Amino acid sequence: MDSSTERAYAQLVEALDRRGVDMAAVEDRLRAQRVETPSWAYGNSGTRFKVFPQPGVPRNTFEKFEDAAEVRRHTGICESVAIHIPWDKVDDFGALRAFAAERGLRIGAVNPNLFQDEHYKLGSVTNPDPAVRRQATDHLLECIEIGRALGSPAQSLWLADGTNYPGQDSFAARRHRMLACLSEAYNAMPDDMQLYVEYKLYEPAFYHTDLSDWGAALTVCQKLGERAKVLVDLGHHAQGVNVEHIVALLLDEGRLGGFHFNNRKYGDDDLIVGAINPFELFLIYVELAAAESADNGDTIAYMIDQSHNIEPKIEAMILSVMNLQEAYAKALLVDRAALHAARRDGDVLGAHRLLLDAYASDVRPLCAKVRADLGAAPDPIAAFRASGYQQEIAERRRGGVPAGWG
Ligand code: RM4
Ligand code: MN
Ligand code: MN
Repeated sequence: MDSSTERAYAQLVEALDRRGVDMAAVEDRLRAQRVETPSWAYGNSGTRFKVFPQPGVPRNTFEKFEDAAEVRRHTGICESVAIHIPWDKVDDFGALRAFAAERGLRIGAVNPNLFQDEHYKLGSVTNPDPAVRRQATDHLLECIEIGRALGSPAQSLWLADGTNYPGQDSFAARRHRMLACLSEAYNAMPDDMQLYVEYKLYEPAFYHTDLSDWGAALTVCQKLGERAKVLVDLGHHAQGVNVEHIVALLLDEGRLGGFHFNNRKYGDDDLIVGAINPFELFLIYVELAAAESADNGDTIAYMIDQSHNIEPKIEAMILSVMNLQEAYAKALLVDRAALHAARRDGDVLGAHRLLLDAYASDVRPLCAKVRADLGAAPDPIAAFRASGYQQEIAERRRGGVPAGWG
């Protein structure tokens, strides 16, 4: 750490000590924080209007892992990388696993893709045609085998299934078809594999989606079994929905599988997490930190799901991870005993101000210290910019087709 960061850290420690914060415990928990980055965020992405190419974009999965390793190196907490099949299908999964391990990485969740095949026009596992459902289920089974070969801990399932017009199909019949297909897949998973079930309010279907909200996802999980859990993507709700409440509820049910962190202003925007609504992110971490203390939150998968359309992708990912570190650090500073007392005494604004106190703390020197402890960069953006990596890949990765959603 440079001397001004060290001074800022010493001042923060002094102030927090006065507030009775157990700094050693806070730092332990920050050092244990982990975030999974998605392979697809390193590749090309755009809107339906235009994909703006960027220099140095990976042309294959191996190059995506090179970029993920760079994020890991500077932040210290991103060892696992989620993959999407078939986008990340390679000839030799053993080689991919070894390539990852050489860079301090491992394979995270495997994301099946049930939305880019011609047959899926009317749905995948909900499709009225049993042959299409068979094809969809076979893809799920294939992804489980890929996960097994790669040592992946989880399947992460998002369905694009839904209808566009009232009357198009029966809600209940589609649900029954989905349950039959998902049970077959669930039962094929090894005992130590989890299934994350992601919900989304709309898009690409516009009238209804088969898994539109946490309730739809949770009831499916309850039917499948204990290792099926709900995945909360922050961009998948209607405007104004209280996401931290959903998080608390799923934690309480023991069914919070994980997150797809990102941020949104309007739709499923996949912007940098914490960029638009950092207070919401903090409030989510307040719930998570409380559950962790109750020994209830240790198996949650903290994953990012973003698309960096105009911003430089690796730097965007580093900034996302820093935002997650800061949100968690702030949540760890909430004076829980005082909060408990204020709640008990009906001190509405006292309780509220305790959250504001934590939220207003400048935790950047604390996060810098924790990253330094982990052998990463106190200032990861500056370290990345100074490393010359972006220029190096722009030079080296000339020619070929940039990886994208194809
Ligand atoms: C969806 C959803 C999924 C992601 C796809 C690409 O909106 O968030 O998690 O895999 O996009
Ligand atoms: Mn998602
Ligand atoms: Mn999404």
